[in-house]
Parts: sequence; structure tokens; C-alpha cells
Amino acid sequence: MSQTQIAVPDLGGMEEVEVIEICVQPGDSVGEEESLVVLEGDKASMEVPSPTAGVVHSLLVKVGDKVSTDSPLALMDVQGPAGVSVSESKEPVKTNPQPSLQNTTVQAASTEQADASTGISSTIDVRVPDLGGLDSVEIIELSAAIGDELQAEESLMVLESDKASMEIPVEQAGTLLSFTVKLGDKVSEGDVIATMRVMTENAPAHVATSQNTPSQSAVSSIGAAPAAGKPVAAKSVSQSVPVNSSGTVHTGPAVRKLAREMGIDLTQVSATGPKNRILKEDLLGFVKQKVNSVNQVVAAPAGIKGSDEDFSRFGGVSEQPLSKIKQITAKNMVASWTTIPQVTQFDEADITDLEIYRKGEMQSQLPEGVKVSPLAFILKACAKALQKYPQFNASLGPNGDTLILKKFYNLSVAVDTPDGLMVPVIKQAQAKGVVDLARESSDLAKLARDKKLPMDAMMGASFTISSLGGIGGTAFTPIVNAPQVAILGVSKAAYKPVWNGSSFEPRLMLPLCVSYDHRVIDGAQAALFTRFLCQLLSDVRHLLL
Ligand code: CAO
Repeated sequence: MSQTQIAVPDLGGMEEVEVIEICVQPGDSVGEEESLVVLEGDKASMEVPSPTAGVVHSLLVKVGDKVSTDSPLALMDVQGPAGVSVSESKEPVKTNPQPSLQNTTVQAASTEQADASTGISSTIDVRVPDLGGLDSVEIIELSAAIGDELQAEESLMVLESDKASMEIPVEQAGTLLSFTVKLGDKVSEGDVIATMRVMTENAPAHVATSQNTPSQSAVSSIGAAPAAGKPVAAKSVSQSVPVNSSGTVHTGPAVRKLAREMGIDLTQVSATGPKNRILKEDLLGFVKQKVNSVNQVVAAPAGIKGSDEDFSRFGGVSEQPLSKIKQITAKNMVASWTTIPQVTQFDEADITDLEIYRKGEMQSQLPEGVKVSPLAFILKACAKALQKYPQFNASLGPNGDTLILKKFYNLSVAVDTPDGLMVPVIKQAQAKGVVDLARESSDLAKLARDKKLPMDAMMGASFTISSLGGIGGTAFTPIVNAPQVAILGVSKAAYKPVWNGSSFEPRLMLPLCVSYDHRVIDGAQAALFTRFLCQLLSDVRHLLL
């Protein structure tokens, strides 16, 4: 078995690229052509495959490092004499002509000797600190690479039990010389996990002759024998983000740190990286998605969130302010639409006879200047239907556990004005006749269009009618005008062939659409209410009773 250094291949003209993903860990067996790392430059990202099969001895880079052609990436234990074994030779690795970290490691040993003689630097064993009662905890992440200059408290590795993951920081600043464990190993308090070269000015230096003999480390180790002589405090074990039940969160330390800072449970993040690893992009995508959904919820009640897309890319545009009425309507519509589970019931009233009466006999009896549209009859019919079905003339109580039934039948009528929808109210409609209703609705509509509606003319409604019958359409779904619980939409009446039992007859059918708050009104009640409205309108005599 010998050791070979793997270096960055020819980058085809790219000067410096970033290591964005490390696909293997020390101890991993890799086949020839299996990816070791992923590099990314300004214009492209590329995987670096292993040129030979072997076992990863150590990584010489970490995520975020900048590398260029021929930079050392990893040391591999390979079969045969392909490379140079660290333990057998202090010569530079032959496979790559440039200075390599392996060389550095070897040179470090001699420097260490020199330093040791002056008592300035020494090699220490890094041990697992107090794990707060946990035993045999798995190493799921090596957060540093051989040769890294680590600061005190910087993370060395991440351990993960079935309840939590925890970072193991180094206690002293120094150079990471080796890991004595590999990914997947289980460790307990006091186990030696790495060796480091540290600067020690006060204590006589001790050069560890073997990295795997913790008893020989004289200066300091994390957890077992800290320099201060105190047991390692719980601060050495920082609780990290929770893991899922299978403990299968795989990601780099940078992503873990970011997730922890943002309070994100990594088990919720979908991984797209090699070997199911969570990449930084995955985390950012997750955050973006959450922020967007929160924005939608926050923006919903305001009703003013539009699009920030630049439509002028596709052609000419112009932007005009929305009237105050439209802005208020938007807020109310969004509030109703997002808070009330609403359903619309459709039916058709046969108003053939009503229209014959309205356009014939009634016309001659109308006072001067009064015009009666089908709407006046619909108002009358609604006042009657609401008395029979009082839950349609109601509002939910403040806690949503009571129903406030109203003994007044104040019908608001949606009026289309140049500035937007206005909704004046016809008070006590049950006490008024069809002609009065026609006169009042027409007066209110005129006041609305002339912007002369007094405030109190728009208050106190218990039920709303929105008629598009004068315009057209076969059906629509009006939005409940909260805190009311139901609204009637009226579309344009049209002649249809209706089966009378022996033949088809042309009948004038008026489409009715009742939207209702399904928390208060059941579908069957809605069907009965709408049907009753249809019956009332099918024969004007019903409206006289
Ligand atoms: N079917 C067939 N014809 C109808 C009809 C119906 N359902 N309703 C009205 N008509 C006829 C009228 O008889 C009238 O015909 P003539 O000119 O021959 O007499 C014509 O359509 C126009 O009626 P109108 O719209 O002026 O009067 P109205 O009483 O029916 O309606 C009002 C008054 C204020 C409701 C209406 O003018 C209006 O503003 N409607 C729009 C409401 C709206 O925008 N709703 C949507 C709100 S969002 O849910």
C-alpha cells in the first residue's frame, strides 16, 4: 500500500476555481473515475474524478477553498508503488511536481523537531470531550481538512446521536496534522480523534511519536486533559439542529452553521447534492420558498400585493393609480376570500310570467318617472326568502361559536361606478313594496355614481345582491360580503327550451348564484334557499303575500 496525492487537473484556462462540494471523506473507498470534489468557476462547474482506485487517506481542501490547476486535493492510499507513502518516505510525492500538502506535512514533522528543541511547538492529541452522558456517538462530518490552520473553538468534526448533532471544536489554535478516526466511526469521551501541531510557549514541548497513542500526548487535548486542568465544560458540546429519526442529514459544516444561524431544521430541506447531501443552494432554496409563502400570507389580508415583474420586456405598458374605492374593495375581497370557506349554489328562476306582468300590466300603473327592472322583484323575493331562512341573514359571533340572527332585512346592492364598486343599502326591505324598492335602488345607484352617497347609506346591510343581469353572462361566483354570510349573484335572463311534461316550451330563465359561508350554511340549506327564491320569482303573486 502506498500513498498518492491527487491534484486538480488542467482547468482549461480557468485561473482559480472554488471547491463547492466534497464528495468523499477520509476512509471512503473510491473507484477509478469516482468523483472526489466539485469545483466551480465563473462559467462552469466540474467534478474531479479520482484517477485511481483507493481509499481516501485525507482531504487537502475544504469547501470554499480556491484552487487552480495542479493544486493538491487529497491523499489516497492505493495498492502498489504508484505513490509515496508518508510513513516510508519524506520525499515529495512524485505524481505531482508542485509543492503539496503531503510535502508540507512531512516538512512539518521536521519543523516540529526543531520547534520541539526550542520548546515552541508540539504535537497534541485531540480527544472527544464530555458528551453529556452520550456514549459511542457517530462521526457524521469532518469539518476540517488536514493542514488546516484552526482557531480555538473552531469546529473539527460533527458527531450525531439519535437525539442531536454536536460540533466538536478544537480547544487550541493550531495546524491539523491528521485524523485518527474516519467518517462513520463511533467515538466516546476521551477517544483520540485527531492530532494537531500547536504553539506552546510555557510547557516543554512534547512531540507525539505516535498519533494513535493518546497517553503520550503531554500538552493538551480537548476533553481529557485540558491545559487549564479543568474538566471540559458543556460548552464544548454545542447542540445543533435536530436531525430526523433516521439521522440521515448529510451536509457540510458551512451549511450546518448557516442552518443553525437561521434556525432551520435541516431534516426539512431536500438534498440535491451527491450522496444525498444538502447543498448551500438547497438551504437557500428552502429559505426562499418559506419567505415567499410567508409573504403571501402576510400580503393576503392587505390585498395590495401585486407583481414586481417588469412587463415592459414584452411590450408597451402604462401604470395608473387605483382609486381608493378599488383599494378598499381589494382588501375586503381578499379578507373574505382568504378567511371564509365559500361555496356557490346555482339555480334558475322561470321569470317568463313575471316579465310579462312587469312589461305589460305593471307598466301602465307605474307612477311617473319610475322604472322597474327585474332587480326590484329580486329584492322583494330576497326579503321574503331571508325571513324563511334566517341563517342567511346572519353573522358569526366574535368567537365563531355563535350565530347572530338579524331581525332586520337590510339589502345592499352592488353598484358599478366609474371609481369602482359601491354598495348602498336598502333598509328594512321586507316592509317595502316592489315599486318602492325599484325607486330606492335606482336613487341609491344614482347617488353612488354621482359620489353623493352618505356614509350611513352604506351601513347596516345584512345580505347583498350583485346583479350583472343588465350586462350579460350566464353565471358567476360573487364573493361573500363579510361579515354577512351569503350573497346573491344575478345573471342575465335568457329564453331556454324547458320541458313541460309533453313538449319543450320557450321560457325566460333567470340565473341565480348564491355564494355562502359554509361554516354557517349547509349545502342543502343553500339549495333550498335558492330554490325558494326561484319559486317566489316564478309567480309575482307569491311576492304579494
Ligand atoms: N336579466 C335580463 N335583463 C336584465 C336583468 C336580468 N337579470 N337585470 C336587468 N336587466 C335589464 C333591465 O331590465 C334593463 O333593461 P331595459 O333598459 O330594457 O329596461 C337593463 O337590463 C339595464 O338594467 P340596469 O342594470 O340599468 O338596472 P338594474 O336595476 O338591473 O341594476 C344596478 C341596477 C345598480 C344593480 C346596476 O346598474 C349595476 O350597477 N350592476 C352592476 C353590479 C356589479 O357590478 N356587480 C358585480 C359586483 S362584483 O360581485
